[in-house]
Amino acid sequence: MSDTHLPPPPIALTIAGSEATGGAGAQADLKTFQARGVFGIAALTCIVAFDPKSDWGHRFTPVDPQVIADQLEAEFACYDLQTVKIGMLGTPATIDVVAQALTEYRPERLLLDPVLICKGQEPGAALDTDTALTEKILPLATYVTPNHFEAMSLAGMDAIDTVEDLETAARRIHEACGAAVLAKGGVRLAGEDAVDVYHDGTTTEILSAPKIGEVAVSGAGCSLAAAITAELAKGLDPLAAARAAKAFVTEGIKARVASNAPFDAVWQGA
Ligand code: PXL
Repeated sequence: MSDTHLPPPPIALTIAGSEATGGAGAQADLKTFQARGVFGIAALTCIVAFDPKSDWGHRFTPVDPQVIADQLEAEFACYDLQTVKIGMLGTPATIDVVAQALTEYRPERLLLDPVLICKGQEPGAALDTDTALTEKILPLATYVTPNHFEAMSLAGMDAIDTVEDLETAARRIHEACGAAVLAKGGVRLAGEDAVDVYHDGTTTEILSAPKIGEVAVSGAGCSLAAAITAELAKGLDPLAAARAAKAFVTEGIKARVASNAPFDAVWQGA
């Protein structure tokens, strides 16, 4: 057996839901971590199974809060985890247990990809979840990556139609929580480019790449946020991490995997 004495890889944790078909969620995060040279671990918060008999609606099963606490206890006991990504949490009870663990373990870098709506949920429950996420997790985050809809919600805006609107949203969200913000326009703003806005209180940068079609691809948001997380774990600064992640996801979208669901999936191995 060879003994090459390679340096140990950086480690990153994702606290996220399973999306069974492998497009989004923890599966996308772990594949992205691996593709970026980071040892990935995951605490599962819920299981999402699309329903092909019912318009691909989201069937959503939360993981018992104690089981989430157990996963986090094991993970933080095994490793000195300083880089954590948060994806779909799904219920106020899940948010409570995750907020408690993060307050106890205090990772240095905490990226929140705020998943505010899951189609399988009751609107009332979703509203409770959004409020709990904003009150209990957002203040702990050092980096936030809202998509178009989530940016409107977190910034309290009725519409985001232009790059200037997206900049306003990024600035407002930063002012509310102090985190670096990458507000993702993706394919939702008119124009030929997929535009995202980075803002950290000092620097504002518009990240732009030609749109690849007009239809959103499953896992693009998760993979972008996971790639930023991986680059932070490797020591990049927040803006450099955003730039590297955008290039990575653009390649993954070009090489997307066709699915019978309405969305194709990002290929992280491109
Ligand atoms: O893309 C958002 C997302 C995140 N996490 C899980 C999901 C989805 C969307 O389907 O199922 C688990």
